[in-house]
Amino acid sequence: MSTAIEPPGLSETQRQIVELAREFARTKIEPFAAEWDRRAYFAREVIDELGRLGFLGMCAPEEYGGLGLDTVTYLLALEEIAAADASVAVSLSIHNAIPSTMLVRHGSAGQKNRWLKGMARGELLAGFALSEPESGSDAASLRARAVRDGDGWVLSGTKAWATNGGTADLMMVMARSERGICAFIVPTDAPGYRPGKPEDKMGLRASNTVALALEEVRLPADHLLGQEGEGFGYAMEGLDAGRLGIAVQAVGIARRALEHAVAYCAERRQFGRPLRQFQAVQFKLADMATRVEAARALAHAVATRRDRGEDTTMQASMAKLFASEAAMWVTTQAVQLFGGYGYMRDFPVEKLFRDAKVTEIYEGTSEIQRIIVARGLYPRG
Ligand code: COS
Repeated sequence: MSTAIEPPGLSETQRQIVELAREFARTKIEPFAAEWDRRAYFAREVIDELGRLGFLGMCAPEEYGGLGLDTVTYLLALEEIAAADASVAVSLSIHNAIPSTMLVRHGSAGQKNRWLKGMARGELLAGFALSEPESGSDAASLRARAVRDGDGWVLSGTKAWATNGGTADLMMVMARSERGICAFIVPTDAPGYRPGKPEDKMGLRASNTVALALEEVRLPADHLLGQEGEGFGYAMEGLDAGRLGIAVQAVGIARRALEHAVAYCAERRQFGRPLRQFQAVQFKLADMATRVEAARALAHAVATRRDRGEDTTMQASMAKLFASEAAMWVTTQAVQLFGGYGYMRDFPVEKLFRDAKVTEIYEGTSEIQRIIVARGLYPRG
């Protein structure tokens, strides 16, 4: 199934990357996505294969084994993967956007050589642990502790909803020392790192989401990222990049729902004609297509500004807010157009509808995105 509307003006590199991602998604992800969803199966082997193709180091600098791509190209590739299965896309998105960005911006040369290189080459999968059972939207209230131990650190506490937390090789874990919130590189084989069992979720069932118990996890000094007490800002910067990934994940979900709906409305006949000949259906499809296109265009516009070096905190929130609400709306319309079939697990729009919901929740709820946008409108408070 093809993209509803090809984004304009793709460069040759962008076209190649999109083709590679689309072909991979068509042959190695989409045929299995419904089964992974039913079994809540995390396909690490597929992530590893994507890693070997460079998809775990899309924006990481070439000197550290990455592809050094611009943000728009990264988003184009991610949309293709998300259209096939948003569960696979979120693993890539978290890895590429949050721990990778944090390491690129704040890692020492030693940390980049030791961790970022393996991540960018696809040898190491990374995740991010910020939220806690009592610290979600109010991320700065996190309570996990980081206590100095000689030269090193001891981490204790509980993290919630950590994507990749039970399957990653390393996690970027946020914990509080006496000087404030810090970011730590935590190898998942460190003694005391205990992932819970995978959460039983409404959607994105094939992604790995776990609670983490940190039971006196001892880390050498060089596992602290950047400066002690500065970690909250690093995490927020990571989320600026992450939210663009979630925006195009939502675009991918919505686009696929639109494509299914367009095909179905051409085939399905009621009252003696195909559904597509009813104006009420045409209007619905037109609105769905318009929102998909607008959501993608906004995400790409923000990515272009990001690549120019502009501060895009507010705009990344706009892109995520708009795209996630578009995805929820578009998938709801798709289920409605499919009617009784739309409510059945045998048809693909039901999964897309479930997968869309979390894009309005994670990496900051729609309400948090609105707060960030509104704050951006009054930058002096
Ligand atoms: N980039 C860099 N620094 C940032 C930043 C950003 N995007 N956003 C905030 N900061 C810095 C601020 O500059 C401030 O620094 P100083 O203390 O040096 O002044 C500090 O971080 C605190 O910022 P702020 O006062 O805005 O923090 P708040 O507690 O008011 O809340 C929100 C910030 C609500 C935006 C934040 O908690 C948030 O994004 N919550 C949602 C969490 C989330 O997305 N969770 C998903 C987890 S991953 S599934």
